Amino acid sequence: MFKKILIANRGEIAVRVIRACREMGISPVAVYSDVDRAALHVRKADEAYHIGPATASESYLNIPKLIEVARKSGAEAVHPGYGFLSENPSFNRACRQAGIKFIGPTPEAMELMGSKTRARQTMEKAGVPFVPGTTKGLDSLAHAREVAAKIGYPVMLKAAGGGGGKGMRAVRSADQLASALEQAKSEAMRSFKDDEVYIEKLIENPRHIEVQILGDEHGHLVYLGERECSVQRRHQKVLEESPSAFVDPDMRRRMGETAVRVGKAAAYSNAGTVEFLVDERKNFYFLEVNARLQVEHPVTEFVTGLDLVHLQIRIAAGEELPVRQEDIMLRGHAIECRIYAEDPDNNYFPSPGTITRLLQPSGPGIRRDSGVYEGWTVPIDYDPLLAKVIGYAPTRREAIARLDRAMYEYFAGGIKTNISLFRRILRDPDFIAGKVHTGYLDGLLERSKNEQHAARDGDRRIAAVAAVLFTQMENGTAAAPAETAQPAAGVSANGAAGTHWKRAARMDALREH
Ligand code: MV4
Repeated sequence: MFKKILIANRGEIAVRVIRACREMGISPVAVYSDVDRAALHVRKADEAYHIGPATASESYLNIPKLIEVARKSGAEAVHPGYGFLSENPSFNRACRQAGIKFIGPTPEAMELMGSKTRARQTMEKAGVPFVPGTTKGLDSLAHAREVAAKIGYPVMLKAAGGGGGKGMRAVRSADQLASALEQAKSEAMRSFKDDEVYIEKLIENPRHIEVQILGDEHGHLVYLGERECSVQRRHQKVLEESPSAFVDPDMRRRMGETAVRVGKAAAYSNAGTVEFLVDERKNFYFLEVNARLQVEHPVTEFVTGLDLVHLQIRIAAGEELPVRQEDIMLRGHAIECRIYAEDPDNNYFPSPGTITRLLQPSGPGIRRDSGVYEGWTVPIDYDPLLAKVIGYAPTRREAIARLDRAMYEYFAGGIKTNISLFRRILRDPDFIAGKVHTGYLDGLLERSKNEQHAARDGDRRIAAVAAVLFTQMENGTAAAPAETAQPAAGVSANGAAGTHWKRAARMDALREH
């Protein structure tokens, strides 16, 4: 087993991996950039090395620097976390060449999953269902027209080189195809320096459901249930849960077995996630593989009772999986909220700054994976994820209640956060009923915006009428109270009695509007 592991990451995931190292008697080595010198993960490590300026390309993405620190510190392995170099085959290879174990899949498996079209070709061979369409890039507009006509509109154009919705265009009729193809290609070229675009049948309002797989280096591969990740905003996950309220036991088994087939087809080892699009009729289609540990791994840890980071490290050290598929039972329900330093009143833009006050939730069934502390200055340079709060309980309804309670315990002063968003989601009837899909959150935010506008317009109307009435009362030309209002007791119908009573009657009338 390793004696020392370098965590080539920062924030909450670095803290999370450091905790697993400590529990396993492994010494954790941290790295930090200029703005992270006082970061929580640095404080919790045994040793920490400066790797460069805040800009990620000069620090957390600096492969030679990270290899140098691994060598200098004597770390035998590197945990990449997620983001940064976690899915970078060159970093994976550089570790291998330096004799340092990369805690994750092989570079070959990583590369196979990196290209969407290569992954789809692999899936086709493995008999894995994916959305009807092309597995290779489109040669021309004529080719696009031919394929679109065959699969039928609406169709989705997608960039082969990347995910996250970049270069993606929905095309609802043939006359839109030419311009959409042009836009998709140019955006793909801008985003991925590769203008290869392919085409699929469009799935309306799909759910994003992913399956956790775990493989050792001896050919054993299991699935650990699924995660519902449909609550997203602009392709950024906001809330995830396991199990999915939409998946029944038979579907879970079929999705899991499909995910294992995907893993086997790629000779996958360590932790990975197979993403699916799921339509309203419970058909699921392969989307992509994430060759890394994911942000939302805690919800799987809760319902399976397994520690995924422990298992990642043990697999990288050459151990066999300690569980077989028949040993894996799902129990209870877990929901994760991603707490971001974002301003809900400013389009959820990042809201960095110093945390002047921090009250974080705890108590029964609440796990908090945090990368911050009171007094810490959230830098602008990285993803503004502050912490994840995970609620666990025997049932989904109890997990929601726990998390709702926890969101009312959470307070961060000095910065804006998206905590208010979770208070809304966790109390939303559609969410409580499990009626979510990838457009759910946009719909909720749109409804909330309209409600806020209506409330504001209502307030404006009342203010305008009150202003007019006040002016009239001031110069004595005010009309009798509106016919719908009953004059307050003691005031005759024509309002002749004291003005005070008249005003009171009018204000009542106003409030009733
Ligand atoms: C789709 C789709 C509908 N039909 N493909 C978005 C990013 C990339 N991961 C795949 N995505 C989608 N592909 C077809 N054929 C809808 C989406 C999609 C989506 C998928 C997963 C999670 C969030 C999403 C948000 C918008 C659109």
